[in-house]
Amino acid sequence: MSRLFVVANRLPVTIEKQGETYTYRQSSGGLVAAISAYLSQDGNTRFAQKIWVGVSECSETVWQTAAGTMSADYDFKPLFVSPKTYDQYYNGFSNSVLWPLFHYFPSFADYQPSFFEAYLKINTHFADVLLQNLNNDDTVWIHDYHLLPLAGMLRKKLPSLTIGFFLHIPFPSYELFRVIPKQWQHELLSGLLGADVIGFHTEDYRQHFLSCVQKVVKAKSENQMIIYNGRQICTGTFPIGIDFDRFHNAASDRNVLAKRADYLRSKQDKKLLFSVDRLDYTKGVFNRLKGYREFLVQNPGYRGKVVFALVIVPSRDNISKYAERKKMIDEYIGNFNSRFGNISWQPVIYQYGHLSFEELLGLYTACDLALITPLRDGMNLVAKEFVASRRDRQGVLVLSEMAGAANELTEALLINPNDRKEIAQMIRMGLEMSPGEQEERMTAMQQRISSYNVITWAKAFFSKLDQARQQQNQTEPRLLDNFAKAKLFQHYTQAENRLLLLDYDGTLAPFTADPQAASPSETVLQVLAELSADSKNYLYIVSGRDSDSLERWLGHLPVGLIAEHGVKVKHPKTAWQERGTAATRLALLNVENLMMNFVEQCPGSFIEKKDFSVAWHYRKADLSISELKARQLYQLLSSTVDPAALSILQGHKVIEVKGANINKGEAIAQLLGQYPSDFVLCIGDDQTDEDMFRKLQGNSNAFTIKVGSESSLASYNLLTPYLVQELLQRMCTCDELV
Ligand code: GDG
Repeated sequence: MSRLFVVANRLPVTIEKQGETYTYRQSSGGLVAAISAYLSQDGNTRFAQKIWVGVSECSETVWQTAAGTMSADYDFKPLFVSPKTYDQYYNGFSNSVLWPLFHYFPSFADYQPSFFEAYLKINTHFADVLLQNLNNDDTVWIHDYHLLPLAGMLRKKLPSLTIGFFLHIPFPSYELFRVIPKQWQHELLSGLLGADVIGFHTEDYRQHFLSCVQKVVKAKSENQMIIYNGRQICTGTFPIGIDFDRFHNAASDRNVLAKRADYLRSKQDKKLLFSVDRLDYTKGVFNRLKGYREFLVQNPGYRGKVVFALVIVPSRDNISKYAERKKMIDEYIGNFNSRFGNISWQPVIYQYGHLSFEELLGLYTACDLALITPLRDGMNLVAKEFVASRRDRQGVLVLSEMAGAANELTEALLINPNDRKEIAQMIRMGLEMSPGEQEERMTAMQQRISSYNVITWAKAFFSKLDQARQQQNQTEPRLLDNFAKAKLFQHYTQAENRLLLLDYDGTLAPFTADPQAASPSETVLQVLAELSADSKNYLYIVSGRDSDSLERWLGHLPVGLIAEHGVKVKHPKTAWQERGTAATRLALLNVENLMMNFVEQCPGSFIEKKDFSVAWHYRKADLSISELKARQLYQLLSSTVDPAALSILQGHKVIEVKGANINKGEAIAQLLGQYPSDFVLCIGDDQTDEDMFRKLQGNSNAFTIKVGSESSLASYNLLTPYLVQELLQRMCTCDELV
């Protein structure tokens, strides 16, 4: 049975010193409560072992001491990181770039390169620790914005791992996301796309994500699926729930009842408003206070008859924006109380500090109205907890429509936090609502959040993960697994004459936005040099590229080069030969003119001219326009070009027209005649490589490999160019191993 690794920024434990010994307690917070409830659930036998991976807040030595006192339904895998790097990753990139931006506070973001470097460093550290512990059949569930690139890092090394990702905060619209430096945008999204399922609280957040993916990494999406690097990635909405029974039952707990009685006694016959939040500029504390103030201005009769218990929990006080906010709130409340209050009445009772669970529940159950007014909030669990705790089905929830929870809690009095008159109006309406209407609204909300609770939330996520894996398996390529590799290596070492036919782009070099930037890496050059130095090997690069680029990048190696799908050939250590004619050149000029119109209509697309072919590339263009334009161009070309003279190819975000009967299949047919071989390896990623695979079908000495996961005429698939490189490196050494 597989194991579940829950991965979040922090471990869900707080270590406390008592005298000379250290003990631990479970930390508070929405994420911890939700995941712990799922992991501890009776009868949860899906996984053989559950392990929570996160940064430890104490040193390794202290951890070892406290570890003995820990008991939980899951195990812990702590990470120990340098405090400076952690600070730049957590207070820096996570909470001074992603947090403000994803909550629509772009002017609060601080784009320091060192923050992003630390962010990648800590994510890499997470990946390293996980990879030391993971097996292929384990499941990894990654949480939140601190770990956006992690799934991609894991996928690169363990391609068949099951990975889920859930984002607890909003995903912003592209207009916000695009202000992040471009390379960072790309790394964040391509990292996320390493997951099999990416979950959000609401449909809006999911849609925003899809449009960013489409615009930034140019990946196609259909329904809830994204196709990226040949993989299918599923997206879904899973509004997080709470442990309903825990809050519902706590309302009759003795200690909670005692606290409730205390609060009821001290409020006397006044109406009690309540709110609790972490100190954060997204929570709309000022908007709430201004709305309440407006209420008192408009309804002077309520002065002295209502009191607002405002609790703010300290948070992120190392970040200046948070420290400033604390000062501003203190001042505002001081002013408010002195202007509106008197010796016997203060309109706001303010606590800056943490509440115990009993105090929190005492306040939830004693108040007449909960006033929750975030400017943006992924979900907001406080709203749901308040509703769940009201066994008496009394009390009114005034909730910002900017919180994800507003989608489900539709019977709350919904307000726009920027509209103080509306807040004032809803406070009054709430305080004067009849007990019958309160009960009706509470009952409807309780029914909804009790049936879709935290367990149903987690189960829905895992069921989507199962479904995604099944869908991937149905279209699953035949992966070149260890068994197939062993067969390939054995065949290779026993062969006397070997022909190696390798495509370039997408096979030896990953795709880049600018085709001219896709030069070979040092490792690839090294491996090609080693393979071609072996006297048993004939190595050809079979590419659609122009001969100049191939010559510039690979001309110094003793390898054969085939350019423009076979228009030009250069055998090892000889000069280039050409198969194109002047008539083809002329026909291509007309094609180029047609394509020029499409460049004008589709910004970001461009033409690549080669000696005997012309290509229209649209990988840099906006996908929503370019897909349509590509279809139109293809239709136009199909109806205009003479198939006896030219052929049209549709490749990876490119449409290419070249001389007829020129294709990679014809090109390698000549080589197969020229070099009778007892081992042929042919690797390619593109539609144009299928012509080679077709030529080699039925050849018992041939191993054909498609890069990516799409179905193909090739016998095997390898998912990425990185894995091709690894395979070739191993071929260099497998002669020695025999
Ligand atoms: C993210 C998203 C999303 C708070 N103060 C005290 C206390 N709490 C507990 C509450 C609740 C939790 O902390 C806060 O939940 P939130 O939903 O407000 O959000 P976060 O955990 O900060 O963050 C958010 C959530 O993830 C889940 O996906 O809803 O939008 O920002 O459980 O009860 N608990 C106690 N004393 C306090 O003073 N005992």
